[in-house]
Amino acid sequence: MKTIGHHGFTTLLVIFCLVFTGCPVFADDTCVFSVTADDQSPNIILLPDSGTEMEQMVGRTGIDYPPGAIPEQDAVKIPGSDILSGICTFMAPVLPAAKTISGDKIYMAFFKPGKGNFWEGNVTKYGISSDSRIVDANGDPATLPNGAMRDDAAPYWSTIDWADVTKNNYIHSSNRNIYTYLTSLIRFESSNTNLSTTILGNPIRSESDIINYVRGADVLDEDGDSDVKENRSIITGDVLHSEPSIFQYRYADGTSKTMIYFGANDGMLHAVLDVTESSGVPPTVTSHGTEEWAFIPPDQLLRLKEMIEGVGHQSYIDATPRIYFKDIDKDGVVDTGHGDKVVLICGERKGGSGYFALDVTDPSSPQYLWRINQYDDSGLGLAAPTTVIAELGETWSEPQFGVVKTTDEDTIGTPVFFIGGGYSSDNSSGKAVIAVNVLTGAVMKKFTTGMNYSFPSTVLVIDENDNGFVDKVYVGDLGGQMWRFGSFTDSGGNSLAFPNCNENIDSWTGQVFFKTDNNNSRKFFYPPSVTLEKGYDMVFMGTGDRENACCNNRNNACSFTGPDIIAAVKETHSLTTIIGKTDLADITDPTATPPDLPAGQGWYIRLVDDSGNAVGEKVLAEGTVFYKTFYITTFTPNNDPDVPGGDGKLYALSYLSGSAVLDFNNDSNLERMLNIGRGIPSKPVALITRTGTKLLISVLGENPSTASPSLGAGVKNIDPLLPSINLFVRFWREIF
Ligand SMILES: [Ca+2]
Ligand SMILES: [Ca+2]
Ligand SMILES: [Ca+2]
Ligand SMILES: [Ca+2]
Repeated sequence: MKTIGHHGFTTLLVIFCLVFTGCPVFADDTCVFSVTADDQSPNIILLPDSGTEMEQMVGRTGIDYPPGAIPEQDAVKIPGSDILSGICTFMAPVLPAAKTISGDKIYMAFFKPGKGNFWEGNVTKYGISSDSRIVDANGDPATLPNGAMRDDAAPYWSTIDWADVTKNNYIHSSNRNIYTYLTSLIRFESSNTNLSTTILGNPIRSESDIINYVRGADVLDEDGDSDVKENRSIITGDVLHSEPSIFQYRYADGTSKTMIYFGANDGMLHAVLDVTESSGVPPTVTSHGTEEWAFIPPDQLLRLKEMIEGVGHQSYIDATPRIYFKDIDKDGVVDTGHGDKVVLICGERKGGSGYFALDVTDPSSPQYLWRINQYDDSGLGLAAPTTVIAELGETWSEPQFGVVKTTDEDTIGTPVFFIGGGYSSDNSSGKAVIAVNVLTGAVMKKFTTGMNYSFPSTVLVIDENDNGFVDKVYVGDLGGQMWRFGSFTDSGGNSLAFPNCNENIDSWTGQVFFKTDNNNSRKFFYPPSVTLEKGYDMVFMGTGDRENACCNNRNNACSFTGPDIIAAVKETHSLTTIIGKTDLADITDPTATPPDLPAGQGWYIRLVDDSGNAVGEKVLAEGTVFYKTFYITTFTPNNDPDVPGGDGKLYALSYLSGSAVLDFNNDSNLERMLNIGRGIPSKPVALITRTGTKLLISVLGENPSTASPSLGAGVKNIDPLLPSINLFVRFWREIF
């Protein structure tokens, strides 16, 4: 053990970054932990090769960590003694669509790295005050001035309480409604003989041990009281990269039921009953926060055992579920008699190469619809995937819904979801953009021509003329290329004037319209934002390697290929021009000549430090355009490889010039950028209320003070630019 860092904080909380360079489980994530430095300075301790220490850290579940399994160069940096106590978040807060949900509420997803394979997760609900602050169930402030959550904040409900017998939303592990699918939907419980040892991947332990552990039972007797049937202290697995989805079921009798769906690294998609509303005026609103049910997609059954028997933390349903509401009469009411349907679709990110769909029209009774996988994994009693898409990589790309035409005369259309092909570290898979039929899981259209790089990114679906049919799709790849999918000629081959598009998806092709550099060294992991201008789209984007978030360009753990960029590119549907960085105005220097739009092609900013050096600053979330301003967050890892950590920044850029628009520090000068906290910030989310507009960003707090004694995870609240004249900018995120 070696002490390599020493810091002078004595009374405050100090943030560190835990970096598992090279360890495959952690290669993608910078975890940032808050550490209580109550009586001594925390130290950074290297644990390079001690099997005993590794067992303590990794092997809580009782499975010995194989000696030597972590090579020396993968040294794990551990700050202080209370090393794994911090609560983290990567996910943006989720705000319900104001038009459908009564009351101002906010939902957040957290994770807490643990000592074993199983990490704690928590999805929780707070309120929004009339002045757009986050408040708890008692109306008291839930966050500190620096954004960190207050320890004493009382949420409406938390899923961590499912394990706690003293809480209203407690559930015993034996009573949980957990389902999976073999050849029909079945209950995932040890009495079910269909869940054979082969289906469960021939675990070392018994089938019932694996099943009961996954259900939340204290199978390994972690508290040493000889009771293996009680709940473990934590039964919700970490919610690392899954953004909870909200759906309010409004019924014809005036009642409603709101559900929250999220994936977790406990093997399941979870369905939470949030609130029920009676039909009276005013309605009686009852808060629940209970687990209605959970679903384990069949491709995960073989690997659930890794939760106990595997080496290190595992990914399972580490992706965002999305909801498609087929509302026949478009009245916003779920009328099953009309044939209305609510369909949930979810991928797995690093947990696999599949998507699954459930019919959740009845939120109490999910029905299996279909699944897609990269290969046929049937056999052993498991039904074949509905669709095999061999091009799929790890399914990082969130489904984006749209209705497409399949003939020129089509007036009804087909509901599809678009996905990028997925993540692959060596671009061996994921080289596709695919439209899939929502209801059947069949491939509607697959684009692969000319693709040499993977597409882990979620796509941006655009209906430019707002007629309900998708016009085109934008998405970037891992070679720094921004693509457009669509057709800009009519069925007779005549060019269509911008912004007109041929909505028949069978006429579509994919084209690169912007390349960040000739070496294909930049990577797009997140979708662009788009505004419609007179005669062109302005496409806003940022690059950054989500799989090497801690790369600071100063060590050998990652290759230095020049700075990442934020760019805004003029897109005119030209089939002959590929725009390059040299076509754009380099406005990295704030005094540089701004781009001359519409004559010019746009602008870009190199993410470099004040000396012009690339120090690993990168875009790790999607941006948003709001009132003529492009907002996007970045993460800059600490430059000292011995003291991991990093800075989160928010850029606010005038959308056509890239210039500064806000005076963040109130010194009467405008700045482009604000330091908002430590760790990887989420995307900005706009909170629009009657009294004002805020941008909310999940990040770890910074600038400790008496008023903000915590540096924990929370939500930063930013005042965006709000011009006195309402200059309306049209922007898209989704068409549903
Ligand atoms: Ca026990
Ligand atoms: Ca309806
Ligand atoms: Ca359209
Ligand atoms: Ca200023």
